[in-house]
Amino acid sequence: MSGEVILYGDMMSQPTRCIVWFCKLNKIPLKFENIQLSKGVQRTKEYKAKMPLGKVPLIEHNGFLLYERYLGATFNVAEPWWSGDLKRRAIIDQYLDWHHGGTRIAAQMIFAKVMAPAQGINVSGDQLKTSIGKLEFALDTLEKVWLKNDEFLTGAKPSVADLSAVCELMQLEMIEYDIFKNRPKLEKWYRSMSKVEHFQEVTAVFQKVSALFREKNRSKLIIEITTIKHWYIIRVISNRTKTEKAS
Ligand SMILES: N[C@@H](CCC(=O)N[C@@H](CS)C(=O)NCC(=O)O)C(=O)O
Repeated sequence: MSGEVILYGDMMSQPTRCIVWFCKLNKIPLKFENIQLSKGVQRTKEYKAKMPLGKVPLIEHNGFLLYERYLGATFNVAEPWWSGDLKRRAIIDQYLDWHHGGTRIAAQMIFAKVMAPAQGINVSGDQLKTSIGKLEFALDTLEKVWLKNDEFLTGAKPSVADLSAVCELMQLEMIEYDIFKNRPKLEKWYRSMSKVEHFQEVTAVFQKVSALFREKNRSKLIIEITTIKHWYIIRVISNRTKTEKAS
C-alpha cells in the first residue's frame, strides 16, 4: 500500500480504538491525529471541512476520506479480520449492520451515566430505564443469537465484528455494569477477545481513564484530563471522602 494512512480520532472513542486495533493486527501503519472530543475539536471549522458530520473516526488516505470503520475492503485485508470470501464478508456485514442499533446502545448508557452528569444534562429515570432495557436486550441478543453456535460473532474465527463489539462493550466497565450475569457465552467470548494481540496497548488509555472514573465515583476524587498528542495527562486535583452513595 502506498501513501500514508491518517486516522483522526480519540482513544476514548470506541470506533477509533477498533480501527487502531484492526490496523495493528493487519500491519497497516497509521499516523494518528488526536481530535479531542471533550474539547470539542470535532466541531471546529477546520475539522468539519474534512469531516462534515463532526465525528470521529475519520480516515484519510491519498485524499480518500472514509467516515466509518470499514477499512477492510479499502485495503484488501484478508482473513481472519476481514474476508475475501463473499459469504463470510456478508456475514461480517450482517453483524456490523446490527451493531449500530444493537451493541452500540452501550453508548447511551455512558451518555446517561458519564457524559450527561459531566455536562449538567438531566437524564430522567424513565430515559435511563429505557436505555437499560435496550442494552439488556442487545446483550441477550449477543448471547443468544450472535454467539449461539460459534465462539465468535461471525464464526469460528474472530473478525472486525468482534473488534467493534469488544471496543463498544468495554465502555460499560466505567460504570461497573455487569454484562456477564447469566451470559456465559458472552463472558467466554470477551475473555478470548481480551487475549487478542494488541488489546492491552489499544485499550490502555481507556483503561486508565475508566479506572480513575470509577475511583472518582467512589471517593469523589477530582481529576482533570487533558491531552498532548494522543497521550492523556491525568491530574489529581483533590481527594475528598465521599459522603453520599454513588448513583
Ligand atoms: N459512525 C461511526 C461513529 C461516529 C461517532 O458516533 N463518533 C462519536 C465518538 S464514538 C463522536 O465523534 N462523537 C462526538 C460528537 O458527537 O460530538 C462509527 O461507528 O464508526
